[in-house]
Amino acid sequence: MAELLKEKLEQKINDWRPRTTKLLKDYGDVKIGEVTIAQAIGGMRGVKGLVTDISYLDPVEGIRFRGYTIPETLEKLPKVPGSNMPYVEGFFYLLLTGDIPTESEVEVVAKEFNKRKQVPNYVIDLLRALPRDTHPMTMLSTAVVAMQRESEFVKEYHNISKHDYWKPTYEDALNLLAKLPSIAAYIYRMKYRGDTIIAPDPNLDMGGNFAHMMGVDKPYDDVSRLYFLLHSDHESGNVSAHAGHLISSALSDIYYSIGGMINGLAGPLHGLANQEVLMWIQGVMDQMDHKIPTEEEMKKFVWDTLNSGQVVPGFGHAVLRQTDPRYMAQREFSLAHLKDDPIFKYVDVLYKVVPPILEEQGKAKNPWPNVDAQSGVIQWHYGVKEYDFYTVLFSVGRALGVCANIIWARALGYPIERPKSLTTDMLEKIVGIK
Ligand code: CMX
Repeated sequence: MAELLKEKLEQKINDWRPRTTKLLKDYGDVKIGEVTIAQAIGGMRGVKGLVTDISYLDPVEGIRFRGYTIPETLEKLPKVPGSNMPYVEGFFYLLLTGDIPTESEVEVVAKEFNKRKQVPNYVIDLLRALPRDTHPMTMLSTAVVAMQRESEFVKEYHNISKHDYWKPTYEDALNLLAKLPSIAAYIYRMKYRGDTIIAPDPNLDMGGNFAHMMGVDKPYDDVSRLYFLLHSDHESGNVSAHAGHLISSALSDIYYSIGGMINGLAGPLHGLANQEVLMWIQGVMDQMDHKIPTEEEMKKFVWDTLNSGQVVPGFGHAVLRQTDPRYMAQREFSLAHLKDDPIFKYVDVLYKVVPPILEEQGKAKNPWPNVDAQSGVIQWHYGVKEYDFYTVLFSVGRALGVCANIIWARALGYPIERPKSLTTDMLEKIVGIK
């Protein structure tokens, strides 16, 4: 019974492999795009060089997980009893298999996660040995890489065929995913709550348990479930997902790969933007003496930021060209639960004033808000005000998608990544200016 997810996955993998093999063998030479100099210099925007079936990001519609939009995903997945939100474990089942699980299938997976969630003592010792003012993302990354000695993949690598690499990778993924919420909550309570640690409750699902270990009352359990789900996957070309995929392509195990994923997410242009948004808003609040700014007043703050050469955090996106549906899902939650919160009112004014300003400035290709513009305010509302911590929450969610991608990449035998570089001289020769 416990192996149900793995068995189902094995069946899916066996059915899928001939599709990849046929594409490679019979159609390997077919062109799917071309690369310009602007793309080579400009961060490979729009270069079609990755394959993933876990999620697809349409520039206008936004993300679909295994073909389902965010509202469809929230509606179709089995809900935690007494809650409006799905099990994170059931969502992982969907990411991994492409199927909506039944309630009993979710229960089995939730039990499987529960069984694996004990964090080794040496990880706790390591976290405690770090200076307390270490950034929580550094703590998380350190903890994850330290657990590399647990890797089943490393233990089995020399004894199994390539065909089966995905199996110990699956074990590593589940072992790590089950522990991440406990590690995150431990970091939080140790660093920001006077070192008062709350033990996990074996009867709770992943989201419920996380809220419990954080010491935050309902509906923070639903906030956590929503948060982990929304942040899980955004195709495989974004920095965190791609970092995880790239590292794993060298057959580095899940711990090394997710460590790299976390380090990529820690950049202010990526996951750290959610803490930047709160920092930015706090700065405006201080200058406004905590009064809610009018749209005119807010416009001035936004222009001041742009004129000082800074980006407005939480707006813009490398792929999206519309308001991020992950932003909208959180906005709907905020309108239902915290619409009178003063910080939400700031976010609401920003929602109205920033896009026309970015359009007027004419630089950003997408003036609309992204996932990070709205996520911090919800955390703040429920008392998680230490915004350094917000990207840790993003990491716990993102690991679900990256792990699913890595398992499938191993199953389909995706090789080590090695794009080709050119020199500036070569580019100049190609265009005839040298
Ligand atoms: N504020 C000000 N300027 C912005 C901007 C913003 N929010 N978004 C884009 N621009 C600028 C870029 O800095 C760039 O300027 P230069 O030409 O001077 O270098 C120009 O507009 C063109 O950029 P782009 O092609 O529209 O955007 P990119 O694909 O290069 O970058 C992103 C995308 C997200 C890094 C960028 O929009 C940004 O910095 N946003 C603010 C930070 C943020 O919210 N990041 C979180 C994104 C979601 C996530 O990954 O977690």
